[in-house]
Amino acid sequence: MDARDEILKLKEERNAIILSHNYQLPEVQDVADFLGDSFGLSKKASESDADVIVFCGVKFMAETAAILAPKKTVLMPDIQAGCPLANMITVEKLKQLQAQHPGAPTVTYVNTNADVKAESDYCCTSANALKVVEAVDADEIIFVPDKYLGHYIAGKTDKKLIIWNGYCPTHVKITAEDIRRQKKAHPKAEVMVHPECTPDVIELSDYVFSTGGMCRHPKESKAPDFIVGTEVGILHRLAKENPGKKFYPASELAVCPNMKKTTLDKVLLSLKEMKHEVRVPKEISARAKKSIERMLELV
Ligand code: CIZ
Repeated sequence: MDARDEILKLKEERNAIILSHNYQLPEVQDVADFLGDSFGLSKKASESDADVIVFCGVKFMAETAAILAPKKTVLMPDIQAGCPLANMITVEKLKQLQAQHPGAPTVTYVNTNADVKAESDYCCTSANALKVVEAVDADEIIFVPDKYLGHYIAGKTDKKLIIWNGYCPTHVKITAEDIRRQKKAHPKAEVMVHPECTPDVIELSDYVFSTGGMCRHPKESKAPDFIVGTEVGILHRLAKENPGKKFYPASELAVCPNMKKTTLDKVLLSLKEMKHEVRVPKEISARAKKSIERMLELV
């Protein structure tokens, strides 16, 4: 039996589901029950009847699933798969920032560790960040941790954002020069980029989308080709779901090493040995969940 068949068999035995982020390796995506962004997958985890969730993504994503589905066992095939952007803001640093801006509520991107979410007033995703910022009842808002998402939102609202200096090391690898080169090579292509990209890249794009938006748009667009400015893993899903359309990475260098830590063999081992369980301490989980619930009340 090959790894894939063994995974499918064990999945049944354990009453497990496999969730894969859009940036995972193709073979991991292909074995998943659901593909999506971190928040969408966490919602799937909470709605499912499964006892076990194998979360193929990075740590903050599995934590979000554990927060929303506290009665289920959430496993990460590679527990070392972290997120450098999430690690750029800590509780201590956030508290210092909040002390400098008393009265300003904190809106925190989903790409943060659970303890940081617990100290935040509202969570947001890249898809709903603008809506959340607009709906929060304040003119001055602390926005952490991604400065490029923050600047993108700041350009679309009259509110004053106090933006943390974090960034995604993978998205900043995509340069304006890459976009110009790819546009020249594929003149009919529409350019979709993620809001974690730098402003000069965003400036050259046709659309700024979360990964969910990037997966929806090509199905609705008449364009035959797309230049995709995000982590390259998403190209597998895009090509699979849109036969006949072509997808080009804005940069081949946009590879998240953490997303690629999860392999099929590790997914198998995870199900076999029920490891590595991700748990969020109850008190942190309850407060982090509040920031997520407040987000859902606003959007
Ligand atoms: O929240 C996510 O899953 C990330 C990292 C990006 C997105 O836009 O979906």
